[in-house]
Amino acid sequence: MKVEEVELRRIRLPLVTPFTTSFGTEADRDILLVKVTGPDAEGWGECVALAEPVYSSEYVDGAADVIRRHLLPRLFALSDPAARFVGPALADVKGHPMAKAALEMALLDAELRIAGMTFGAYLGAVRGRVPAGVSVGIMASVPQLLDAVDAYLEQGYLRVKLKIQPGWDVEPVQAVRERFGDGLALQVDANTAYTLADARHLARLDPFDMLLIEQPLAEDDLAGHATLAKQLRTPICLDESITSARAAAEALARGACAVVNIKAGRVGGYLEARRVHDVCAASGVPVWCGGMLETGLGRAANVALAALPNFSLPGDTSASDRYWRHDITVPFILNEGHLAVPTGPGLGVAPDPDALAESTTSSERLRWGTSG
Ligand code: OSB
Ligand code: MG
Repeated sequence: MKVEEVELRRIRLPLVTPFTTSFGTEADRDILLVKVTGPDAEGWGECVALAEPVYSSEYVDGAADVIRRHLLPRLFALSDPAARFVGPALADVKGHPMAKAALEMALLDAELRIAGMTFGAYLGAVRGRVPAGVSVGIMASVPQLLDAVDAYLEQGYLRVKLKIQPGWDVEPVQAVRERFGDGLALQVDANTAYTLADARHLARLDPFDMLLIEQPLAEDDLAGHATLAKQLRTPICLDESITSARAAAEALARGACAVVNIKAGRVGGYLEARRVHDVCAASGVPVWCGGMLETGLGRAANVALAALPNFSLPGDTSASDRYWRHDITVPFILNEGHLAVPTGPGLGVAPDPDALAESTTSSERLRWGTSG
């Protein structure tokens, strides 16, 4: 496809409630959006990098900088910047998967709009709707957590994930299990907050019969996760460690995890995310779609991805109102605990101009083919 202009737009969206994890508290999101415009279509990408490099090494100002200085000049050299060429064209730049993913997503949206094909159809979706889980942050007290979980279950969420850290693990898990019963699909996410020395402590979570424990140890500690897996009954799921399809294959070969969280931003785009899905499917390892507090743009792509066959567990693909008072697209709504996969071409959603204008903090336009 032909591209004439790339816009880097920053928006600020307040979260409906602050979200606390073992790495910090997010009260609002400072999000980088990428818009590509050509003669026949436009396309949108959402960069999932957080404001600070605390989930992974990427952060939103760094992503904007690497896109401007290093990634776009490489894409400008392509005569046909189709989404499938983005990964290879950017491969010599080390790292920065979230920045690369945003560019690939924008080009894919534009090219699928021209082809009249949905993201879901392109990726290989086999379902029209996907089951929704909800990720519940660390709270000031257990009663407050129970109220929050109660409200989410009332809305119909089909699975609950509790964020944990040392000092906030066994007690909240036990309280949620006792209050909501054995039927609740429950899991936890530590975002790397533990070490192998905590193995006996983490085994105290086993009696609560959870679906999985996500990323207990450091991102680069596959050996530690493999050791820990032998000491826990709760299956280990990896998030931060799975940075590519190759990393997924390595983690599975080492026995470091039994479940994989897939986030397109973390692995460099939706095409690599599909390869992670395929690697896991070939090994009979279930996957689910993670989230990075996305707007409706990233959510549309995530929901399409989550409709692939081996996404056999509910994802962190929650409804728009779990995050935002006013999403920038038509909101994703929970229906019997599910989100519908968009049916329009490309992402099937686009930003509402007023919502976009209201949340924009800066915008920069680059003509395709020039670096200034
Ligand atoms: O580890 O899954 C994570 C949010 C930001 C960064 C990392 C994570 C999360 C979440 C929220 O758990 C998922 C969501 O609802 O988008
Ligand atoms: Mg996680």
